[in-house]
Amino acid sequence: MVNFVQICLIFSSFLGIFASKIFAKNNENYHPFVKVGNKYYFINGELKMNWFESSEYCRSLGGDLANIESLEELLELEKYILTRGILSQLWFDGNDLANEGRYMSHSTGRPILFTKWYSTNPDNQNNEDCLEVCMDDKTLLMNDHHCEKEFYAICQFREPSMHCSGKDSLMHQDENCILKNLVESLMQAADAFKSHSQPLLCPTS
Ligand SMILES: [Ca+2]
Ligand SMILES: [Ca+2]
Repeated sequence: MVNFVQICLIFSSFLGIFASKIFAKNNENYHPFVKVGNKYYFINGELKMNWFESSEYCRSLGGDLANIESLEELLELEKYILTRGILSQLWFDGNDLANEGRYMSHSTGRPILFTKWYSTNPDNQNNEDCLEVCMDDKTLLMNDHHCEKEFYAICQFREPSMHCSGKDSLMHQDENCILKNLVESLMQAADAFKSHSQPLLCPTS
């Protein structure tokens, strides 16, 4: 019979593997992305591209054009861009190419929910469809602009998928999946221990 000490030993072994995975993740080389707030961004201050080239460029680095989802993220980016001294406009993730006025994230396929527009924008002036941010008196604001214009790109590191597959080996799962699977394993072990510990309720003869 599996006793509780054995269960704890098995779990602590898995926990050790999980901890080493976390440690490895924390030391993972995000280059060229740098941590800004809770996300990792990269702005190549020597390369201006149109919106489509920017999107492809970010993807080639293992990221996407930045998906700015909150005021907190915008303010973190604002601080970072001011520190870098970047005065140019910058492309980020979002366009209304499919349906005028309905801005969609290219990386997530979902509508853009957070916006902080530059005065009188979005104005779709002469059919502006792609989203950029610009610095207005040290405040980062959003604007729709012509997709073919060339600006710097704000790339965002693409986090690993949250999808957990039981077929994946442990080394190919991210820590969220590993933790989920560990908790499930512990619960199964605890159930097994409980069932072996319970007195028999039915007569054996
Ligand atoms: Ca438009
Ligand atoms: Ca505009």
